[in-house]
Amino acid sequence: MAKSLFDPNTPDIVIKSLFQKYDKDNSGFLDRKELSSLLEDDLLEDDLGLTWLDLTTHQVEVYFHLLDRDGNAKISPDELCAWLRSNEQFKMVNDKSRFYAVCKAVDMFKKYDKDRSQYISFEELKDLFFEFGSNIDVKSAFK
Ligand SMILES: [Ca+2]
Ligand SMILES: [Ca+2]
Repeated sequence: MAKSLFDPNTPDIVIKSLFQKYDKDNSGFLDRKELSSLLEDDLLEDDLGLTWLDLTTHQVEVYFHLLDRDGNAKISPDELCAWLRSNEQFKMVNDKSRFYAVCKAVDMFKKYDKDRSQYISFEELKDLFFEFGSNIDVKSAFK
């Protein structure tokens, strides 16, 4: 089994070559499709404890939002790097209740940002969920 990529000591060169491998159009950024093949081929089973069958389009969307810290709808090499080295994100993906909360945050954002003005800051919403974590009763919030 390959060594986990979620490691603060993963060398830059490893992350960069991973990035380049999936930047199929050489745009210098990963789009949703490119990110989803990265998750599928290199991360899923070993690192995220999921199989490809478990990864829905919806979940790809969640990961995409998590990685895209500046919200410009594409993943830069720095953003990939920050995600792989962040213990916080590593914990999050291994904790199903927190993962669920983030899924709900994405839903909630889409639900309320109807005109797509991005008026509700996704970061603010995410922070809210992270702050309360699994203490939030998500189910009753969405009744
Ligand atoms: Ca690309
Ligand atoms: Ca970005």
